This record gives sequence, C-alpha cells and structure tokens, in this order.
Amino acid sequence: MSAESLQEAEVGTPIGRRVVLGMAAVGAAGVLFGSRVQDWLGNTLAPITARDGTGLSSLLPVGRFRIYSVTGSLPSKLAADYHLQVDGLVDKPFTLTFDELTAMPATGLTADFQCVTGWRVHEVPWVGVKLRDLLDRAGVKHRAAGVTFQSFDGLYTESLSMDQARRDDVLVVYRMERKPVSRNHGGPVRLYVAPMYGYKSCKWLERITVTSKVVPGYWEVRGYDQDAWIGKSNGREDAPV
Ligand SMILES: Nc1nc2c(c(=O)[nH]1)N[C@H]1C(S)=C(S)[C@@H](COP(=O)(O)O)O[C@H]1N2
Ligand SMILES: [Mo]
Repeated sequence: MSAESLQEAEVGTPIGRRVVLGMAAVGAAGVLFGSRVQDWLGNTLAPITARDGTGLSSLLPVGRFRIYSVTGSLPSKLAADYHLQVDGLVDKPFTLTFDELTAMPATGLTADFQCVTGWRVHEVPWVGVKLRDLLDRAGVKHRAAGVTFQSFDGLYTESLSMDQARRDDVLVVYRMERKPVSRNHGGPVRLYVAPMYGYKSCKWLERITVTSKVVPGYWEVRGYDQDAWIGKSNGREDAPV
C-alpha cells in the first residue's frame, strides 16, 4: 500500500477544541489514577468505567474500542513521515520507512483485544510484520534478554522478554479492522501482543530497542504486571480465555 493512499485515509478526523480540552482533563486524571492501580485491582465491585483510568472514549466514540492515551492527547504522524528505528543490543541497527516496513512479509491474525480494566473487542483482524522478523533482521546479540518499545507520544513505553517478543502472535501492526491503523488507535504503526492485556500493545510505535534486561514500561512502574498474560496476571486467575 502506498503512503499516498494511507494519507487519504488518515485525513478527516477533526477533533474539536472542546474535545481536546476534555481529553487533557481526562489525561491528568489518568496519571493520578495510575498511582492507585493496586487499589482498583483489589476492588472488583467497582464498575468497570470507574476503573478505566486512561480512557478518552467517552469523548471519542469510535466503534468497538475505547481510545486510550496517557498523555491526554493523540499524536499525529502521516505514513509518509513515519520511521521505525530498531536498535540496542543488535549487530545491525536500522531504520525503516512506512513503505519499507509494509514491504516486508506480512502476517494476518484475527484475535481479541482485551484491556486489563475489563473491556474486550472480539475477533479483530490485524495485519503487520512479526516482531521476530525485525529482530532477526537486526541480529540480536546473545546477551540480549529484553525488548523495549517507545511511542512517539513522547511518554509511553512498554517491554517484553526476548522469549515473549519472539512469539508468532506479536506483531508490528499497520492494518487493524481491515483499515490502516488510525491515529486514535496508534497509527500509522502500533504493536499488538495477542496473548497479553492491551497495555502491552504500544500505540504510535517509533522505536524498538533490544536490552540486556527487561525494562519495566509506563504501566509496570505504576503497578501492572510485567508479564501481562490475559486471565493469568494482574490479580486475575481465570481459566484460559
Ligand atoms: N502510546 C500509548 N499506547 C498505549 C496506551 C497509551 O495510553 N499510550 N494505552 C494502552 C492500553 S492500557 C490499552 S487497553 C490499549 C488501547 O488501545 P486503543 O486505544 O486502540 O483501544 O493501548 C495501549 N497502548
Ligand atoms: Mo488497557
């Protein structure tokens, strides 16, 4: 797919001034809320919405998902201006344009998306490049043990162990629900970690860094589990989902 056709698809999502102001307020509340994440994990009686600390969704009704951004705003980047950097403990660090990324072998996967606060979107079609393929292209050094993801929102980070990062169902995604990944959903490129809660799926992805240890991400330093297996982490011991 060309960057031009994506640009066309990405325009036309105006966010009014009132909505932007509202999002800033929600974002600030979300940051405060984050420090109390352990409280709500123990409080199963609270309504889901009361535990939804980073949601912008009441302000942005956009289909089946809720839209999250810990910064309280939604960064924007055209596919034509996009770069993905892969670096750290690798033999050959590199940077890809959007077209170079989408020219790599693609993987499609239809799977659920679930936030740790309880909402779930069933059977989402995702298309992207296996994270493993990007790691192999860079040549991971033997002593590497973790992979960190950085967002061009300037704040959000996430991480996986090397074993988790090399799974078949961990994708660097540029299509979601049969469309280019929208700005709201972290476009032009986001991560999708199928077996884990949504906070692992870093939006507005711009950098993948191989590290000697697993470095806790934005929500991990605020109390979420590093290993975010759906139904088996963050205080939940459900049957397999
Ligand atoms: N950059 C960034 N990525 C992020 C988040 C965020 O706030 N900022 N929120 C995470 C959480 S908690 C969830 S559930 C999903 C939500 O994805 P969506 O906004 O596309 O529904 O994004 C994840 N990735
Ligand atoms: Mo989430």
